Amino acid sequence: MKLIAAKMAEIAETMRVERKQMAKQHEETKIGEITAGQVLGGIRGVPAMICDTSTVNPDEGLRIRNIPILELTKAQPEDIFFLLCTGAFPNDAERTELHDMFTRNSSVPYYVWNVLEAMPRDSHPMVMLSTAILVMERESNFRRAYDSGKAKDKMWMYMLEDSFLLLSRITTIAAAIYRMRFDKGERIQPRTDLDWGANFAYMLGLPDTNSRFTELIRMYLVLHSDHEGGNVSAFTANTVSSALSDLFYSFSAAMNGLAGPLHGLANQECLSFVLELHEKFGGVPSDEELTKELWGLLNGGQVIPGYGHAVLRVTDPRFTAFYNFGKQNCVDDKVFGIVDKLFQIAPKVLTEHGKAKNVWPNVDAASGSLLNYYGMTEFEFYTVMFGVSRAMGISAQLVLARASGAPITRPKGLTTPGIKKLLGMS
Ligand code: HAX
Repeated sequence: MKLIAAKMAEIAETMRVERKQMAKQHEETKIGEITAGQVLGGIRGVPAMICDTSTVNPDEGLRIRNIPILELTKAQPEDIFFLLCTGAFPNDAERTELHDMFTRNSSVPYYVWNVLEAMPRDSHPMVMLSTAILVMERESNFRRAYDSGKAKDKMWMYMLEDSFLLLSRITTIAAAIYRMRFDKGERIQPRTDLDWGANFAYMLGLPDTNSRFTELIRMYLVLHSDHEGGNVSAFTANTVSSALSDLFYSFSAAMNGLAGPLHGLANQECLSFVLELHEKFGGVPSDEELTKELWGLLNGGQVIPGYGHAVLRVTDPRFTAFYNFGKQNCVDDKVFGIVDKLFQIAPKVLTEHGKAKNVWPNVDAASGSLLNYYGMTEFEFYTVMFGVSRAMGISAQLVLARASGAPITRPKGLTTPGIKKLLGMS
């Protein structure tokens, strides 16, 4: 970890000094106002934390370190992790070191398998992932360093060590969960000669004669790697870690948030919706049939899965990346055909309906159909795929939080009588 740690040490020093100075000089400087609507609406849009890894603008979507995500679709996930942490791409020597850090701990200790094997057979794959990560907490370098009294300004280094431990194992664990949970046969042992994405695709054990599945997995990992700090899973991880809980506690908690239907579980629901349409119409419905079907959903008080977003007001560029991949590789597939048809029809219907602030597709509208095309038909597993990818962004965010000396998170809670009084209602 020598080269990466050296680069991070410079960054950490600058971040720590800057943060301290800003906090001291601008303790009372106002940078915004909060409305009652925001307090009552899930702290929506309140600028309340520092997140340097990525930004999400309503009219453009995700940028990683200020680079639009559509310019990164061919990047290696390992390079993206380096970019998230440092703001730069690795040079050749750093890339070699990264490969070593992503593979050196990819064998998972027996006790993790024992715990997973003892779980009920119908456990949700996300419960298995979160549990497997939590039981590895005993190996945390961060916790050991804290217990032995290491200086606070060096703690980022142990968070980075834990990040590599997590990243090198999470693909092995996720692939094993897939194989155990869906009766795919024995676990497939990790290889050290493959890159992170290729190794993950290999351990999942799905057929991949032309390497397109591997290509998809690499892109999937990159597209889902990060989405700013305020989403439920990243915010949870930041909050847990702000108490100086280590990465295993923090990331396991993040996965419990990601498992929610309004967050990471949505991708499973999107494919399920597309498959229902496939079943009902015996293939791709006509424009008229689909329009009628969507109005039926809306009139019944339901949402169109895969459309709308809490922040975005344009087509999610991550959808565009998956959609382009599908257009190149899956045109013969009826399920992808329905995704394509929905893209033509759903925005018109939602515009006419007039309720959704964003009528355009989000990332979940297309990702599942591509995994399904390559044989990963078990959509209960899709949130695990999301979680594996997000391990990069969340780890990077927590390394940077420790590097900058971020304090414990402690927003103020209001009582209902308290807010009523502030609003002049009592
Ligand atoms: N279909 C029908 N109605 C929709 C809609 C959709 N796809 N998207 C929003 N609306 C409705 C909302 O339900 C809301 O109605 P009410 O006023 O009756 O409550 C109204 O339009 C305004 O909502 P909004 O401000 O545009 O959207 P929110 O920020 O409240 O919600 C959601 C964002 C993503 C949860 C929402 O668009 C939705 O439910 N979409 C469908 C499910 C989905 O695709 N989820 C994946 C999200 C991607 C993600 O972040 N994954 O992690």
